[in-house]
Amino acid sequence: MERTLILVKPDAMQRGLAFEVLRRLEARGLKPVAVRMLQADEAISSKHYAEHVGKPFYAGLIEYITSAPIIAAVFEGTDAVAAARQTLGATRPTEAAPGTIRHDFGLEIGRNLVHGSANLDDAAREIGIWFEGQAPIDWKRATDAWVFEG
Ligand code: IDP
Ligand code: MG
Repeated sequence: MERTLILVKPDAMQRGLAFEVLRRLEARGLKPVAVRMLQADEAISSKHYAEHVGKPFYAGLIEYITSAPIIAAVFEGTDAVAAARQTLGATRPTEAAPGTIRHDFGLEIGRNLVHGSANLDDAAREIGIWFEGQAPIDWKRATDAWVFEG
């Protein structure tokens, strides 16, 4: 089954929304298989956001993501990458659909609360960055058969 990398960004942490963000993903049916809280530094953040080097918002993005502790998590499930992005909502909160995290809690693109991997390759790469040396836990959840048909 697919796995995707989620980051609860500093604004969600500071606003007391960290576990609301994680709760929504969990309530969707996605299964947490790895979680850690950490203070990101420039080195790990620049690896994670390598595709954005050189863009006008890059410096602000690194400042933002390193400005407070974050929670990194891996969620597993059917179409986990797309499903998580759908629950997060569009990158710009004012373009995100009602009911999504970014819509319901955000206003600005540079304060959009949460990261989710964009595709399977990114997910594998990002899980390697944030969970280097910490293997996700392969576990059977009691409710799995009620969430996953197969
Ligand atoms: P994503 O997080 O939805 O995948 P990306 O385009 O990959 O969106 O951008 C990464 C992050 O960079 C966004 O989540 C947002 O925090 C920030 N970002 C993107 N574009 C802008 C911008 O124009 N201004 C400020 N921050 C931006
Ligand atoms: Mg992205």
